[in-house]
Amino acid sequence: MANSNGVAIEDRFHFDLTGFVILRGVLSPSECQAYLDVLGELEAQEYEDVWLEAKGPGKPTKETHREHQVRLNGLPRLDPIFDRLIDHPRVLPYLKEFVGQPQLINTWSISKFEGAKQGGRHRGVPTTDYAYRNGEIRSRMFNVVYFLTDNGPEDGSILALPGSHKSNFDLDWKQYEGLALPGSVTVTGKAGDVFLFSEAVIHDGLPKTTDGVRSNLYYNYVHAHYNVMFREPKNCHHFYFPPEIRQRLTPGQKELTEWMELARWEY
Ligand SMILES: O=C(O)CCC(=O)C(=O)O
Repeated sequence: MANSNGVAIEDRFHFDLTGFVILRGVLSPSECQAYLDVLGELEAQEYEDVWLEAKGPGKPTKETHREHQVRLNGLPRLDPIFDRLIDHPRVLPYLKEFVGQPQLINTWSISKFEGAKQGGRHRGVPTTDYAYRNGEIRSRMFNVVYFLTDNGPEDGSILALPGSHKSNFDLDWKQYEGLALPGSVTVTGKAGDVFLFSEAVIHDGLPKTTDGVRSNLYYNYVHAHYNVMFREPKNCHHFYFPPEIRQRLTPGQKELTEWMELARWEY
């Protein structure tokens, strides 16, 4: 049974219990291929990042410092194909239900190849940024991960700790390799599936031991009361879309990026 936002009670139960849900078959094989084709072209390019001269230090558009891995930051700045995932109709009800007043803060892609190592366990916000009050779930930061390729157990998939969005004590995460951290699970899925999680959940990227590429897109949202430009000053360039990009967005996408009308980011 779905509520007024169109989210089933089972999904609310599962999200509150674990900190995440997986939606199956959100993107079709041809949609995944279209994103992969564009991503392949973008990953092959180099970026001048002239903004770094005025605003640096900051994160470059293309990050290759991790072996066998390429990350691109600020996707809609790079190609308009990425606009439509800002408010995907299968995901939007969950943004409203689990964030409240969602605003897009960050977008990136990660492509991993054989030999990519484990990343590093982290959470984007503390457990105090997840709440259930008066019948409402509120996640101050929420990540939407689109799988463009299969994410199998050895494909460098995401590791998550179910329930860690409300865990009461921490361990020394660095001491534990891969799934050795008690309670860890590998989040597996097929190309086209979407993993939605509270950024209070402890997570990581596992090593990739298979051949081929694993590519995911990440759309990260915060509640409107969160100070977006204060979060990571070195990353503001990738968070913020200038008016020439926002003017091509649909009304729904403009609503989810409304904070950008109030921010200053000239250089
Ligand atoms: O997909 C991965 O490799 C891990 C991604 C991740 O943990 C992150 O981007 O915060």
